[in-house]
Amino acid sequence: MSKIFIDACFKKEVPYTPVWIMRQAGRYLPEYRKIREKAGSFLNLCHNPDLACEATLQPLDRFDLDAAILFSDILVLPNEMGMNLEFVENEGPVFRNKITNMKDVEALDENCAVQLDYVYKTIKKIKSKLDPKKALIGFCGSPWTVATYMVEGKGTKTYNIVKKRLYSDPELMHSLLRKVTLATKEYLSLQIEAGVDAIQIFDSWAAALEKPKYFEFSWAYMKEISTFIKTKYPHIPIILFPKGVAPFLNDIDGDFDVFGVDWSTPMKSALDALGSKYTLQGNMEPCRLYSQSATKECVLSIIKTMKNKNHIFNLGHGILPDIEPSSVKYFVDLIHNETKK
Ligand code: 1CP
Repeated sequence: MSKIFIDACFKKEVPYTPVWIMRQAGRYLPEYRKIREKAGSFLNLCHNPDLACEATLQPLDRFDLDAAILFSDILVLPNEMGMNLEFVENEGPVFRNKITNMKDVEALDENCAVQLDYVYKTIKKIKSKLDPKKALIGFCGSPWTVATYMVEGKGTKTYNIVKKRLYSDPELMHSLLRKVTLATKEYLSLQIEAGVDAIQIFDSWAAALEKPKYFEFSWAYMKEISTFIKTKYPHIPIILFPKGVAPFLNDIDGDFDVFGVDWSTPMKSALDALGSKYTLQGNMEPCRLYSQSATKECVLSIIKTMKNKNHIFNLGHGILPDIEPSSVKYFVDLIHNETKK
């Protein structure tokens, strides 16, 4: 059965603009908070295929979204590579055994993807329940974004530890990035074998790097992964989401299908630079969901810019935990109603 989301990724004509929302399963939904409590911890939830399947489908029960995204996290992969991942309440992800030298890198297991069997079980379960007209998106972090957590040991605002390594010991960073890339290729292959219909690679911390270092330490590895997946699975669309690369749009290239536009990049700039090659995804500023009139203004403006172009609607980054679910319903319905032909 044809899926509107997949058709849009492949630049086919679609009856309306498909929409999904980054981080659409999560804390802004009361039903998510309930099963998160039942699971006891965020990692327990990721490790439990029944509950992770339920969390994935929750936003689709409420809203007319065109795709589901697997409920998991970009950091489960480094966890299986040998890092000890913890999610600390009100602090976020923490690796206490962070990477400091080549020995630490050598100890990482790049063949760990088979150990993420709970993810593949979750995917199979979701696919058995998901409306066949809707797509299931699998995902991973870009090697750079994942490596920032492995080297910093947690989230950061300054990236000073990882950038100190990058400038003073680039070979250490490349060794780490090569290992994460190898593990990621296998991880995405196994997600596809389990049944995901599309893949998104999140490069959430792209904007931490100056241009030459961005292309050397992040984009090169994302491109390597997308080329590998496109060669092996040409029928699976790949979405790349590098957040904050507006100044480098003219240098973006590679074998992938959809470019995820973040909210700080004007859609028209992305269209001029990349619209002839890729479907564009995005890009309402997530905080506009706090106001219906601010939402409407932006949705109509993006629809106008993207009229008769290849477009998937989304926010320009993840939804925030204090957004009202009713605001999300307004956003999704507005997009479908305004773009129906
Ligand atoms: O307490 C809780 O319930 C945990 C909150 C939470 C959730 C719901 C975390 C911790 N991760 C997730 C799920 C998640 N993470 C999904 C699936 C849900 C969905 O999209 O519907 C996805 C795709 C991610 C991806 C992710 N995790 C990214 C990339 C996307 C982005 O927003 O930029 C990043 C950077 C992470 C790391 C992470 N995991 C969790 C948190 C709070 C963070 C960010 C920490 C930081 O800001 O450094």
